Amino acid sequence: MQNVRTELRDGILFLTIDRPKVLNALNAATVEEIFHVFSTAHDDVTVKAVIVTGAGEKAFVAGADINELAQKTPVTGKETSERGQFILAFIEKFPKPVIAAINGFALGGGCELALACHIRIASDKAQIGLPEVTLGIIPGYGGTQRMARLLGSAKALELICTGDRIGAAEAERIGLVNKVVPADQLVAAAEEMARKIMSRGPLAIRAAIEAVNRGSEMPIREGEFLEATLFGLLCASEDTKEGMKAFLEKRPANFKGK
Ligand code: CO8
Repeated sequence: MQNVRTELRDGILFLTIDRPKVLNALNAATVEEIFHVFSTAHDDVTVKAVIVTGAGEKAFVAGADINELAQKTPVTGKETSERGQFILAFIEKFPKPVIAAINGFALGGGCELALACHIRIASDKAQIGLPEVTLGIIPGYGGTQRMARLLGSAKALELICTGDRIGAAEAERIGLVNKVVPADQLVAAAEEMARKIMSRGPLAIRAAIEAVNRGSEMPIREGEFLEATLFGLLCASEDTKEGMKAFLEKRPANFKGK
């Protein structure tokens, strides 16, 4: 892989988008490498969580690579959009926690990548936005859909139609990121969040991700049905028995993912 770096440290897979000369812009090769990393990690039992970040001090990802976008025809534009949507949906449905550590510009496709992650932690230097309309296009990696579901259509339309970038504090205020930390504490904060989640029952985390993601696509009564079904399934797991037993015995639980 030439455009991303990976490092597995005590169960956390660090995925760094690494094209600093173009502020980590996503060309097609990079998008495929990101997919390769997630598909390999999906069934790798040594990977318990993923943290996604950008190389260098300046950018998380400054969007899709505009050099490639400028060549798109109606057919290849649609195909590229659909491929990106598929890959980001794969990340969104990933059964282990995925945290975006937003270390700088997260624009266009970079913002959309962060939106597909389960949790977003931003450095106080981060700037986030969907500037596609300034190029005469719209977001094409699920941004119109995820932004509207996360923030409501009015705020999403404001950000998408102005193309404005917002700073980390404003992003936290409107709920676009979970937390803002000083730049030099970003990776530690993302790791701390990942480790906390990893200490919980992994089957419960998987079910929670599925219930929230799939549930948000359903009417509430069907979402509740899904929740109850997943709840019932968890009751058959060794982890659930261990979690309750550990509480009653006043000791930390030792979850095994079974
Ligand atoms: N693509 C390609 N190159 C880029 C990109 C990008 N998205 N962003 C920055 N670069 C390059 C610059 O061209 C520059 O290259 P060079 O040194 O050769 O001139 C280098 O990175 C450094 O950038 P700047 O000199 O511009 O750095 P500044 O600090 O002055 O500005 C900004 C930083 C504000 C981030 C600025 O670079 C910028 O506005 N970048 C473009 C941001 C943008 O518009 N992103 C959205 C792209 S569209 C998109 O993401 C669509 C997603 C859906 C696709 C669907 C598929 C069909």
